[in-house]
Amino acid sequence: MRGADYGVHKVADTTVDWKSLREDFPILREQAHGHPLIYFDSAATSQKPRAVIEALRNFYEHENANVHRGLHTLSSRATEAYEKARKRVAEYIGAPSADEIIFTRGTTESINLVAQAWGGKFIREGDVILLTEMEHHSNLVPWQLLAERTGARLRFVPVLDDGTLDLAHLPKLLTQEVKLFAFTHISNSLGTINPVAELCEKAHAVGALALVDAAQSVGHLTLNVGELGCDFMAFSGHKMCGPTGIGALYARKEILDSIPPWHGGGEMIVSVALEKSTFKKAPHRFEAGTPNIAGAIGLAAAIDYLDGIGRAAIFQHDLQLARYACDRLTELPRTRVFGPAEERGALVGFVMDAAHPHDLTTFADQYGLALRGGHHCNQPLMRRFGVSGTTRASFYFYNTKEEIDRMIEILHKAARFFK
Ligand code: 7TS
Repeated sequence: MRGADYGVHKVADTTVDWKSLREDFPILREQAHGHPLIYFDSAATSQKPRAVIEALRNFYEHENANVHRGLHTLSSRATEAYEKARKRVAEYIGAPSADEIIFTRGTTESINLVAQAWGGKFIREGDVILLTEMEHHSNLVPWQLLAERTGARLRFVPVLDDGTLDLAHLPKLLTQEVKLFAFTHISNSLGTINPVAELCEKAHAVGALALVDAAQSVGHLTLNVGELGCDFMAFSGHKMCGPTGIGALYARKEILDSIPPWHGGGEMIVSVALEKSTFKKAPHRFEAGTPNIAGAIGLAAAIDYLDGIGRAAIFQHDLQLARYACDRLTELPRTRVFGPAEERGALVGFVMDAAHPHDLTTFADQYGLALRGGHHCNQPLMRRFGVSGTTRASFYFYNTKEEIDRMIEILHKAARFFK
């Protein structure tokens, strides 16, 4: 098999046979400790459908060569597939041009690129980077490093008890000194869905740029960078059915054209002399060295797969599972559920008085249930809620209500065990 036919699962537009989609994920047939696997850790990384596994295999069997350098057949095939993947990513998020997509290792690297290349050029002492209290460390630490280097200051939009942003504080935080407002689309601990378009508009009103961390949203709902109005968007392939080690940064062309490279090396130069070099235009200027070619192709296959199902349907399915899980968790003794009651992404964080999140997660694993316990790279947010960590169940379209019922049974057992 060669080319873009990765065997996308064809489903009717309105009704999706969710149960049969599970068949596309070989790993869901695994057992853990003698029990059928229940995988509730997709916010950490999603599982991969056969279409993506096959695309990787197809690349290595039929197209593998380095890109942008060889004149031989395989090199042209690899280059064509890699650049086609870039176009596919652009289409998927509604970016006007593939030149606005830079392949990175993932969300973390995408944000570091902005902090170093854009921040290094434009951020000065006294400037402000506005963040929120719910940011993943990936959208916090790079800005702390930038602030240390430049003398810039950080400000934070607080989080309310219900897990939403306290936007009443925005007018006094989002002032003329703010050069960038960087925030997550969906919180990986609370499930909160932030009003991205409104926040981007408010950032622009004071002359700031807006960066959206779409790690938890891009594989779960339909989004369009033009409609959202963001200047940067960062995301990871591995949370949206793609391989690990690949992700992307979207940035508006004018911005990319105004910033210098961040990593130096092969692939990103036009000419090199001993003392000085000249550089290619974006996006290649920002992709030094041999890129993750197979990863990019795998990501394009993941996008084909997700679009074959439909992101609007995935979002509805996520929402139903998350609501159902929140409702059923209230049955458990002395259990606190975090995050908004109404609309939320495909995850729920909770704390049971009976057991520490690590003990609870280890207990659940004995029954084949994969949860995550800890601070979820959200230490300041955990502190805000007065806990050291939570237990998190995170879902994707391959999960079912029956699996949530089974989780509740296991958590009841845990409540009795740890009493
Ligand atoms: N931003 C958010 C909102 C995230 O949830 C994550 C990963 C990242 C950034 C970083 O993504 P990476 O692919 O560069 O690592 N979140 C999680 C999580 O919740 N559990 O494990 C990883």
